Amino acid sequence: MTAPRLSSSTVDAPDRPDTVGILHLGPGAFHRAHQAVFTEDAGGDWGICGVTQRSATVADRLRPQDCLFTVVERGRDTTSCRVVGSIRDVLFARDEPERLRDRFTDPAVRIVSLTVTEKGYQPDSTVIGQLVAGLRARRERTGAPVTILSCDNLTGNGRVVRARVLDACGRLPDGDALGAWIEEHVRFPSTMVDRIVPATTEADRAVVRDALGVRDEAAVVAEPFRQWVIEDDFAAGRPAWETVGAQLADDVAPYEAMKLRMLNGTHSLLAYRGALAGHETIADAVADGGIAEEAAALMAHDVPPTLTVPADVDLAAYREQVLQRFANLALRHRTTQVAMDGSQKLPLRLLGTIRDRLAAGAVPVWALRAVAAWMVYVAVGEDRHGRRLPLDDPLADRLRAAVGDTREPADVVTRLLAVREIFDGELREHAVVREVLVDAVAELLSAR
Ligand code: CS2
Repeated sequence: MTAPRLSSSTVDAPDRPDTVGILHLGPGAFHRAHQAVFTEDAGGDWGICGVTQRSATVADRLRPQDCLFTVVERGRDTTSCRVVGSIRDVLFARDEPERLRDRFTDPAVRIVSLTVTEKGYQPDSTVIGQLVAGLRARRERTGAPVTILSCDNLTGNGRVVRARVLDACGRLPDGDALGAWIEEHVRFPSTMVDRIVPATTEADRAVVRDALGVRDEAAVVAEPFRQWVIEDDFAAGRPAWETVGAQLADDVAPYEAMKLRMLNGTHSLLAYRGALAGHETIADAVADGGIAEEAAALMAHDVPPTLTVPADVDLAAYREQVLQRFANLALRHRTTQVAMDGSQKLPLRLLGTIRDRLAAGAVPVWALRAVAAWMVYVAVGEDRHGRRLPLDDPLADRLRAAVGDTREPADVVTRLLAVREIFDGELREHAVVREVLVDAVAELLSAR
């Protein structure tokens, strides 16, 4: 017998806010397992309206469920299910522009938050266009203050989105007036977000069916750990997230740099080295002694000297905790999922560490070896067993064209270093960078 669909009539739904106070662009798995949970726990009248961008899939999955969904929390030895009710509405931007504008201009909506991945912050992206159009309509209709809250893995994410929005405004006929209004009535705090959220599988949906007796097409899976560091700079209030585990900070930058370089940089190393070695999951890659050593060395030698460690952080303990989180076999986080969008992720996660170490006169061997693994992943596109590895990247065609079919280490390095969207002149011309990359690429190619 088919289990009934999750909805407010098939489960005991948690208490739900009546009013939508947050408009969220990109209600994907990460948002549902992170901000939506913190917001439910914080309580108050802060319902969320999710706006899907590229497809209606998430909206079509949430709507029949009264926007309820389950978080399957997979710890090393424990699995638990929790139904979350903080999302009260969802819309597909392309098909419902009027509803999007109504939400964006509604004075009750006091926060517009984002999880749109690194590529969503490109100057001419759809998201930046939506923010500018939304702010313009809001100024015209109500002039009510609002906060734009970026929840993506970018250094200075608040500053980046503010600059993109103001730049785009500058190109509008009424740009000066709109820009001035934004300066006065809109805040752009930065945040550091952290929770490992793999793609949901049928096995995860089966766990929900067994535990709750319902079918949940919008279930998400996550590790027990979650962290959120927020710059407390809001234009019109916010949920009391700090009462349920979030941290408020005047300066989020040190936390962002630590997380992006220690956790995400190492995640990318494990993804490319692991995938090439035939490991399906990050935990499998961490269980591979040689790869685990490189991950630990990156976090012990290359990254720490580049960080201003937040006063309340013990970096050695943080490093150990990150490795423990990666080793969680129950999560089944695929190496190829983390390997996605390398052209967007490498500059944020690894190239900053490399530049800073070179500037200090040191050779960031481990960070460079991680870049070399990405180069071989792009160039060969197969693991050591001959299985295809997907190149899911906005620059995929560009990268394939750049590298062609050479397997000559020096050629692979030269051709990929020439991709200017990723590597600047300093790295391209640097003799030590070239030498370490060519050696590492040669080693990886010969290990196949
Ligand atoms: C991962 C991140 O897919 C990836 O690129 O490195 O999604 C990572 O799991 C999160 O940033 C953890 O907070």
